[in-house]
Amino acid sequence: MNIDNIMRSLEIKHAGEFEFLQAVKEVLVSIEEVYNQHPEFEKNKIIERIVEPDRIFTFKVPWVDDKGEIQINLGYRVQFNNAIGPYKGGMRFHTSVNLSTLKFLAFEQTFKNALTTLPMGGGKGGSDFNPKGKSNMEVMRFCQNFMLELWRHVGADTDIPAGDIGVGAREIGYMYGMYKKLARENTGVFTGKGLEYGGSLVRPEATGFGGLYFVRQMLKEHQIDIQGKTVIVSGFGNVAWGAVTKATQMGAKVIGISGPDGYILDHEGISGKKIDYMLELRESCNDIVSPYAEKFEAEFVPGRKIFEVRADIVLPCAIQNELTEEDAQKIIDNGAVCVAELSNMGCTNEAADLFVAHRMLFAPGKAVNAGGVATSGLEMTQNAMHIHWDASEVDDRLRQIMNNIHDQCVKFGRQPDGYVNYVKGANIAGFMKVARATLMQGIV
Ligand code: 2IT
Repeated sequence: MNIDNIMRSLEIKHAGEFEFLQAVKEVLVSIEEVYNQHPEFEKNKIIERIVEPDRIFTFKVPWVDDKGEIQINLGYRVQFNNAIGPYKGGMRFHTSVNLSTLKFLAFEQTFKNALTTLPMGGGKGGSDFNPKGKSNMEVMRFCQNFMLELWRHVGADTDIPAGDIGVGAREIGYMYGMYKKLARENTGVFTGKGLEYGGSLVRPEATGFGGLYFVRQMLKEHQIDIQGKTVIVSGFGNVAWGAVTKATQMGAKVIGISGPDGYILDHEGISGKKIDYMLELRESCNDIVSPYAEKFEAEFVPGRKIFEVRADIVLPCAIQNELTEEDAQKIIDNGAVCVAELSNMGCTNEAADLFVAHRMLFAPGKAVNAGGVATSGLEMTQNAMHIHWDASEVDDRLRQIMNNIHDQCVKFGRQPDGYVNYVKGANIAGFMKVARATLMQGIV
């Protein structure tokens, strides 16, 4: 494999799409060695085929706001790869959404979904629509207009969207309602649905819970107990909430969360009603974390990044590239034990490389945060069987899946000096499955 040539050709076809190019480069570097041991991959241009999305839908979403004014947003769905199952991945509603973001997310999703061992391909979609500060009716009108276009391209065995940043139970409810009306079928075409109409228990918590199951395994592998460890979390959304909940249950102490306005430092630990308050904060639509400090007499540090705080375990839970090389250096200097990306590509490639160079326990998003989509897979299973599992059934399966992903990372990522390179492990394990499936199904 000639990484430079592949990247050059990709840069021409996807000019200026930095996040996408970044995500591809990270995978190529990891798999190069293994790839070169398989001449059949090279001969069949497996990597050239895997780095291109199967197809992309881009559409206009006009809607009317509460003042009667017409608004126009862009909608997208990237169907990246269906070698191992129907396209599967979330929808992101955020002002930063563009094709580069969605292509990187869908590319990552392909390998993440492969790691779950469930039959799901990779997809992602969304809009530059920002639900923050909008009324319920505005969100509903937007979601309905969005589905007027998207419904033709999705289906329970074709492409199954879910939530991501800015898309929670409310948005999924409105989108699913419109899908049902247009398609005239009541199938599990979305995951993350409400419990009352086909959703799965544990799905809202799953990304955070799964992340902590992974972190616990990672620490156990290195004879470290999570009990009593201090934790910092960036963000205060759905993923952060699940992570704080499970970390606390496991006996760790979460001392900080953050928002776009700065970070909260709570040395007593974020537990009990403080965790419940995170949900309230998120629903308040102001996108600021500072009210926590007033409510619980904690410290608020405005305008700074939480990664400067000394803690044993660092969990980026917000957005891509939130943790830079400079942050990574601070984390290393502060003597952290473990960094696990719960956000997708939460670290820049330079930050991730620095962690690996320092032989830190560092786990990439496509392994650590796979619990969300894995539980979506379990929701699809329940829908297909027309049954509903209890919480312990779903949680047990989630834990098994996360432990299995951890074992795959160790198997493929163990270096000659004994260090487990989880980035390499996750990329090789995910890639091998997609590559083999591609090879077996001919040139399509
Ligand atoms: O990034 C992710 O894996 C998600 N947003 C969840 C995707 C899903 O289909 O549940």
